[in-house]
Amino acid sequence: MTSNQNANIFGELKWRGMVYDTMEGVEELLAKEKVRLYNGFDPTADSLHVGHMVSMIALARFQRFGHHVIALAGGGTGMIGDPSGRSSERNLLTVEETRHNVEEIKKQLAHFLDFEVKTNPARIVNNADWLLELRLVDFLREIGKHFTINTMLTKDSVKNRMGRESGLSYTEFSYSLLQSFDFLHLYENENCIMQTGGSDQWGNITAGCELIRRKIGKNAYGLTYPLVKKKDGSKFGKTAGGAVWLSPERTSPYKFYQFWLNADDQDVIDYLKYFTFFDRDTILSLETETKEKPEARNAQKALAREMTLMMHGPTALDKAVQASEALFGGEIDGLSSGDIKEIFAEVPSSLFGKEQFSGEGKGIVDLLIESGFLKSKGEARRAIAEGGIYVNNHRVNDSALTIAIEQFIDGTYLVLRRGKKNYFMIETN
Ligand code: 383
Repeated sequence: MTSNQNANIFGELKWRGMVYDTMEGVEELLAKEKVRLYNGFDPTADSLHVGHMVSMIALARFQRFGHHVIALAGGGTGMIGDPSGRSSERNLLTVEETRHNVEEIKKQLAHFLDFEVKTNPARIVNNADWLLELRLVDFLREIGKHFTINTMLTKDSVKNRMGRESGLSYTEFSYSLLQSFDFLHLYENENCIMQTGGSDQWGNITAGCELIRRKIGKNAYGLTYPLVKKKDGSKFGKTAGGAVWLSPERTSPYKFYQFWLNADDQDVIDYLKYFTFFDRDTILSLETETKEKPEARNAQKALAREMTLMMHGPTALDKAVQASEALFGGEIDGLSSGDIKEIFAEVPSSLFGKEQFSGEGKGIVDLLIESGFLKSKGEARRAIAEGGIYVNNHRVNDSALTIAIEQFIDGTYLVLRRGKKNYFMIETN
């Protein structure tokens, strides 16, 4: 541990601005002992998204500080649906969907945790293992009795849905009891005394502590993290293309990299604190650089590299960086047609039959005109003579150049460029 780090996890989280709310006694507890704690994730999709990362990485932080962490996949709760933070009722997932999603998100949770370390190996559990066995009448008698409707009606997750047309089903209303039961189960069976989560989970976490107190007379603890907010008021973790997912099939490493690279100056330091393991000195110097030389975007670059490396590994990071540079004149050779399609998605394009590029191919001047990229042969020749035309980011030196199908990436895409940033795509079919 380097000197600029905190001696205990609470100080570390505090410095990172990650403590939103705590139950009384949490700070003292974490200063004096290594505890067992858990954080739950429901399998509402076959991938987690960047919104889950604060909690997920925080679990890894606890582990690095010597605590015993459990990541819970909500195979049981995922079949009900948490109303917290939602303005309308969810559609029920099928049993098969839930099972599949659990398998996928378990892999993602495992990615950040250490299962080998001798002293405090991480664990992953699935609440389907105990929730699906519950018997309704027993549950209502033994658990339901400890909840009053009066208290439940004061919870944000319930209150927020009361005045709305769609209301709240009995099913979702019961969700909090299941999460509370999980906490009790883990307390009794694993000595797990603390639960963490985003601030939207406060109601569920306190309900669990209350159940533990009433049922077995023990003290349990909770700690919540702030939900990530962008200072301009727009929603974190959403792009024009929708949510930013951790699965590379849903969000490519290039898009993932771009997402972090595009962080606003006013948000980027918070993100470095929430999402990376960079130490204090590193983050503080990036903060200074952002203030003094915002145009260099060094904090964004460091964030994007680190997040992509952490999530997708070094090869995918290299590819993402190369792809990002392609739009700024960087090397295109080695990228796939899939990469090209994604990188140049917003660039104007024109479609040609493959046969037009067979044999010797088509003259560059003709291609520039027929595609509609340039207006006249004169303009095309002048632009080439000035050294301002590029094919796949290589300068064209001769108006007599011909383009054959071999020059197309995967036989499909050719990237034309005029000047620094003016791109045009030729696609073949
Ligand atoms: C299920 C069973 C438990 C404990 C927790 C759960 C899941 C919880 C929930 N969490 C959210 C989710 O899964 O719905 N009821 O999408 C999100 N979390 C974390 C964090 C967050 C929360 O997984 O704030 C964002 O990621 O707590 O919305 O016994």
